[in-house]
Amino acid sequence: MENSNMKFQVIGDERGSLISLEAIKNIPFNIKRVYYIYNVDPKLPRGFHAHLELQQVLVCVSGSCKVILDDGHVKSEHILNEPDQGILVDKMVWHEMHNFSEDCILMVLASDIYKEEDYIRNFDDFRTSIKGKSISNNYFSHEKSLVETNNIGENTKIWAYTHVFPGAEIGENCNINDHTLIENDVVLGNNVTVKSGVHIWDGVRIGNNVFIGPSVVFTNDLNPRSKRYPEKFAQTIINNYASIGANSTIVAGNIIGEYAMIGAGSVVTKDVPPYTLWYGNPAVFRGYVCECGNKLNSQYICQLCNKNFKDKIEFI
Ligand code: T46
Repeated sequence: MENSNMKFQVIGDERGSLISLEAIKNIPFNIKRVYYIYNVDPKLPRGFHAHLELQQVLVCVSGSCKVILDDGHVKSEHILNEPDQGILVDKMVWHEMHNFSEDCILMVLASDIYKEEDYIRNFDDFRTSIKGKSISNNYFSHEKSLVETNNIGENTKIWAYTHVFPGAEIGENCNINDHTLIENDVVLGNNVTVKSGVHIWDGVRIGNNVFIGPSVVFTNDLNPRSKRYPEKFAQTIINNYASIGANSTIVAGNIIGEYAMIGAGSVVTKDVPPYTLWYGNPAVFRGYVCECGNKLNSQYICQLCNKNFKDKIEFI
């Protein structure tokens, strides 16, 4: 899933604040419909569907709610509680809205008129259509690899002595190097690089364009005992464009945010917010990083790209 968080420019003066949402300018499609949801019982979630073609931007113009997105590879949670904040819900993204505050007014900008035939309201149908898209025979697996899944996208390469279990899902254009193990309940997005000697166990979800350095280990059981298996393994989520340095360990149940950077040899024991740099054992927050990977300066500017991230990062 590409970065779905949006931040809008606020035009403010002593009279108050104004935000302008304009097709193609700060909304990435032509807006054909606007609707809003309000007076929602906080106990009753909404959504639970994906759209075949529709693109939408959700903005909480008052109050708050939680939005869960799932593109079939990566699941992410977003709190909407500021009117200058939006969430882009692309086509074929399963979405749910939870925890509506009583004063919540959720405004939705949509790329098309209402069409019931554009909805996929059953999660299994959604999963099936996502899977159907990624299966391909056009991938490479080295003769000395053991690949048991059929669910591998176009142009992916799997190198020698790597074992991929039957339930694993791997996207397009990935490069999985030697001596790597990928268990059953594992999902990798597109354009993922996995260097040699990586262990990816049940419960790990890896987004698009993620870099996983050599000898990285994911765990999935916080209280391991031999021959005792938890009912369900903890889920660890690595969001799009994150990078994990060589020889790091990601402890089960944590979420690594988009574009986050984990330094070599780290032990990650906490959630890591987007665009942040963490390293050490245990890994701690060390600063903010650019999309190119360079550390931002104290003004939140990348001195290589000249991009300013002040409006993009969550301050810690
Ligand atoms: C979405 C999330 C974010 C219409 O007749 N016209 C409309 O434009 C819309 C949006 C809905 N409807 C009807 C369809 C249902 O009979 O209103 C009823 C309630 O819709 P639904 O149960 O789909 O509402 P939510 O809150 O679960 O989902 C809505 C949108 O429908 C959906 O597209 O992405 O908000």
